[in-house]
Amino acid sequence: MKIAVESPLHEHFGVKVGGLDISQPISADDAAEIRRLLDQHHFLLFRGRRILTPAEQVQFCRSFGTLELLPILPIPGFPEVFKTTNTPDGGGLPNAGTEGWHNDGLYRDEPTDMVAYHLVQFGEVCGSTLIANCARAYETLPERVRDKLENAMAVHGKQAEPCTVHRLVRRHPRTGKKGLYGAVAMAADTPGTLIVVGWPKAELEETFAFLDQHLRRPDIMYRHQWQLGDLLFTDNAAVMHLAERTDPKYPRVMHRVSVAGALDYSVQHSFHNPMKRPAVKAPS
Ligand SMILES: O=C(O)CCC(=O)C(=O)O
Ligand SMILES: [Fe+2]
Repeated sequence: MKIAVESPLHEHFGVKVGGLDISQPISADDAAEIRRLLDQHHFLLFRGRRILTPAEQVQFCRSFGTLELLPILPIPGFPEVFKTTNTPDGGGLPNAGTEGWHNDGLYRDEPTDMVAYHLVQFGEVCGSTLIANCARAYETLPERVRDKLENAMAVHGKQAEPCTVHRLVRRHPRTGKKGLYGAVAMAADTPGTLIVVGWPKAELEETFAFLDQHLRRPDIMYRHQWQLGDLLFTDNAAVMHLAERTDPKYPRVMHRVSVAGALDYSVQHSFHNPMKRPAVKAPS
């Protein structure tokens, strides 16, 4: 079997790839070919016959580098698997933080490189995953908005938890192309952009409401309707994404595994609020 592009998914990005059984270990040559396709198309769809186990998904992703570990452990034994659900008792993290446009791993020093999304449970009603092309989103902005975003620094976080400062326009680490980068999520109490330095709150809300719609333009966005066994593999510097809300009557469970990127202080800095550090006990 040889890896081959089977069909485009959108006019400007994304392809369905065939010729590879991703539940089995893959060769270094296959991994290199997938990386090349990812640089070219920004995200890939592997359409499988069955749901992968967490071990299989982790094995596939290990072929592309060091995996990120999650601070919370929804799946015992798999610290690399981030599990989200739309139901309060689904055993994963609530979807709240994923329903606004975002790049993954914004809270890290090292921007996340690649991500594998695998929907492992869904019913007859199931929200799609929307994927936006960051470079095209940037290039098609009205000049007024592009100028405003060009050197903007966003502070990302959730209340007093660790925060990140990152650029809203980022150069892709390999292609050098500029693209949007951030979290356009305004819901209270979800990880997202707290402030953009120098912007009043109203300006932030207005600009992000504009970006939310802009990212949904049909020439910028692809809507993925899930089928059993699908795995979406994305270049996290090239695409943003969000989970469409699904009625909790229809449980929807996502397993995500992420490949770590390189430290890049020209893009983002994360820091811990020193006030939140555990108090040091005074010597008695
Ligand atoms: O559930 C989805 O469709 C997307 C989930 C997501 O954004 C994530 O796991 O990072
Ligand atoms: Fe995400």
